[in-house]
Amino acid sequence: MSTKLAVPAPQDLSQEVAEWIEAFDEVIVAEGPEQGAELLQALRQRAREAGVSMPVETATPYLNTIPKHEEVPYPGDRALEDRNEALIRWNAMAMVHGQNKKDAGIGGHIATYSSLATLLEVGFNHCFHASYGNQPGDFIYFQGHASPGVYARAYLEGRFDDDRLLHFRHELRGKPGLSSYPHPWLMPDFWRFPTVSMGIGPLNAVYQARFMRYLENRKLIEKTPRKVWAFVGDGETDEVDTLGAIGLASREKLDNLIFVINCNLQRLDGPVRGNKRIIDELEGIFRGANWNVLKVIWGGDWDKLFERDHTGLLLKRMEECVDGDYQAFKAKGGAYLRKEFFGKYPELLALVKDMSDEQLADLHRGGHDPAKIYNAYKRAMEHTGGPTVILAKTVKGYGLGTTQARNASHQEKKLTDEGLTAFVKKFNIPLPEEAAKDAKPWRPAQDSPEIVYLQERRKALGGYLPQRTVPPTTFKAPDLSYFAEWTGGSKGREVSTTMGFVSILRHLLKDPAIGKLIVPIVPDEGRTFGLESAIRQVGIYASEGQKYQPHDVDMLLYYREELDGQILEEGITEAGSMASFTAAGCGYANYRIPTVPFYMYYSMFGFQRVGDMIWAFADARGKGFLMGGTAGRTTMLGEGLQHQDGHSHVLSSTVPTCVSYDPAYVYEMAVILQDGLRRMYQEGEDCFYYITMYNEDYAMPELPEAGREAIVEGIVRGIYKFKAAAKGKPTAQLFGSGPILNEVVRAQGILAEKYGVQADVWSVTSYNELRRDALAAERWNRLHPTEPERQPYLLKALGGAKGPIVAASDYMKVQPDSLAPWLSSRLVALGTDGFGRSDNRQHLRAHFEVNAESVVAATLSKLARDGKFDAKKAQAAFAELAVDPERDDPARQ
Ligand SMILES: Cc1ncc(C[n+]2csc(CCOP(=O)(O)OP(=O)(O)O)c2C)c(N)n1
Ligand SMILES: [Mg+2]
Repeated sequence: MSTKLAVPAPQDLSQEVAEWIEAFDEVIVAEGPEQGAELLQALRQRAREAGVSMPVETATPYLNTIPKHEEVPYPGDRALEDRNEALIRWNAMAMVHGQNKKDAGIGGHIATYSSLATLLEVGFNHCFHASYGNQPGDFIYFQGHASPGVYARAYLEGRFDDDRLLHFRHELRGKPGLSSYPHPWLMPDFWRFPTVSMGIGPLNAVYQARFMRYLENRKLIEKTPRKVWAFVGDGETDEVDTLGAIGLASREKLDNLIFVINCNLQRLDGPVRGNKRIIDELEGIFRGANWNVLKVIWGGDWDKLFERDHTGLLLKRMEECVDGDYQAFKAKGGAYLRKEFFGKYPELLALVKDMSDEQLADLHRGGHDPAKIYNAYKRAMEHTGGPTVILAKTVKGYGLGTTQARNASHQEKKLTDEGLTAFVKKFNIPLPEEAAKDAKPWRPAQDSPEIVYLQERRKALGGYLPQRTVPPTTFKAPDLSYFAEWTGGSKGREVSTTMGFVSILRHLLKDPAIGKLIVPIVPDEGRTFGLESAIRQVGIYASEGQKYQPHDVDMLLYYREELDGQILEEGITEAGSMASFTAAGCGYANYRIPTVPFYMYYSMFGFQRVGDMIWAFADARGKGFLMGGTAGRTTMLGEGLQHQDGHSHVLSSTVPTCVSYDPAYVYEMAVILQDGLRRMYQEGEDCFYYITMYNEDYAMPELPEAGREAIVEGIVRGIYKFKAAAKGKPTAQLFGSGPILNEVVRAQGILAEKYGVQADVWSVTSYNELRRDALAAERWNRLHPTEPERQPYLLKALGGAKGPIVAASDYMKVQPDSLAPWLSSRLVALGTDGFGRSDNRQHLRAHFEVNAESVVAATLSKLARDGKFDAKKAQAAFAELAVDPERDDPARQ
């Protein structure tokens, strides 16, 4: 027999709740909302003390953050703005539609911009400033695949003609085209920020806003009300990059930063959160990170329904629905909405009984209501003390008929004839019939009222956007004599190229002309690279100064944080550091100040980890120095598989504007840095440098006086003879890079002393540059068969040097192999293919077969194959050199 547990009957608290609410209302009416908040806070505190636990509230009701009664009237001419927006929508859609009609598969997107149009138009008409004094205005990170809309607006503004529009995604037809997405590399007068790799835009925007403050606090630019606006897709928020730095934005109180998240509830394949509501989720995340969150969910036509709903059922019903439902409501039309949404409660059905299905279908979401958007933008611009995110609910494919809010809408490129006609009708577009039928670009005359209005608005806001201009360069790079201390060698003192670099950096920081422009960046690796003295010298940037007494203040090299500190110590974030590098590396265009960033990091965590950001940096025409520290698979000892980099130079070769170097000695480093400053900042070349630096200490030779010019040219172009054979004619040529050059020099000695083989030693500072030069010469020769052949620099430098080439470096074999096509005999490549290991340099170099002994063995073996050395002797030499011919290939272990 079972006994039922006595469960206390649930108490009806409704009377009590009503009394509490009444009392609370009285406080608000009599004392104001602040007192209301205080009361609640006190109650929460009391509850905590009494042990009453309550769930943390991360989301507020599914309503607009700004209540109707707090809204200000819309400042613009709605009729004219609607007309222009409709025309922009038309031209954006026509551009994609038309291009796919004439060139099937050329692609483009129509659904994204259709959801974003009003959000952008309110900004263009009322918020986006194009200039502040002599500085560029607001920075806008556009959703990349909404670019047709941005082009269409520029067309209406008269910045592009019909022909330009007709060259959307046709960039190779002998006329200026329009790039698929925002690419400053392709449209350098127009786009500033590459954004289409999801997540990169918002991350870069956060660090851009921070860098703006950095420049202001260091008094390099004036403080202005300039904003960084980042338009972000709701699907894009799944990228870790999108949300990864939002904590930094609030910590740094970046009230110059505004995120607008276009919550059309969809991404490419389907709903972003079919079973939940993305807006609630994002609200919680951003509120938790201390952002000012403004939700723009419902348009003005819903306000009327809210006013008439005294039951609270409308909000209740809204909060019962998930995004999958909301998507269906927009995809399936008014009758469906009536049945499935309002139909759940008779009271709600009654609320809309006087509305037609069409009117129901037309009930707007907040992100399509200019007044709601404007109010949110205004609040965001006026907000102080932290960043703002606007969560705007929109419809993907808004107004595109059967394409609207469909899972497949992202991929739609074309409309049917009926779709085109319906589009014209829906947006009331005053379009000549011919243009409508053929989906042709069309704009009214420049003196028509709508265009006059459009121009006036932009004039009032300082000009057109987006727009990228670069001031003429006035930068004067120091010449090589300025670096005499470092080209003079270390006088026997054992140092690393990293130490050499840091002391050059400190010297540059002291320079009265360019010192202030230097921006050192580190992701929590300052000590690894010996930056302590630089920290003492110029301080770490801290937007709040140093509020504490550092424990090491008595020490000479204490941890010094300053409001005008110069070093960006980013903490453990290579992505964040790369974003800072991007902001600083584009300072010459975006702030008209040629800031020179030096980003120092573990070379393993650069191209391998943030490669796509580096690609975007190149697209943005970024300049500066990426300094890959603790480089090399064998020089970086002890750390093993995850830390030892033997491939970043392979990856850096893939970025067209990246000039990479793998110097062995400090004088090479000095020559490269000098040349980099000259090329990028004095000559204005749009490229950037990747330089590996190592932590192995050895005596640094000096840049020889004899033949100095040729050596300097060789360093810059990628190769020069470092040490000729001691006597007689060389029968082999040895290439070395980075610290492995020392192994190669040692091999030269062993070969001569033990085996009577004379060899020259060459320092190869850049396989990538040598290959690019050779490819260019080869291409020219291919295209000019009647002209005398051009010789690649590599062959010019080698000058017919005799004998096989054995090349060794701390990087993969593919590097020297990349020169093979231009060499008369097969080059022998030694390199560090395979996974790293934890051991010391001696063992690592033996393991990867890049030590002096392996170089000797490889040279003898090659000479034997070529019939220039006795094969048996070569085989016997292996034992003397402790090279085991039967051991497993390190590349496969
Ligand atoms: C890193 C990266 N991954 C994938 C893509 C391909 N892609 C382009 S747009 C898109 C969907 C975007 O959805 P959302 O961010 O919600 O933007 P919406 O178009 O809905 O406004 C995807 C997956 C990309 N551009 N970048
Ligand atoms: Mg989306």
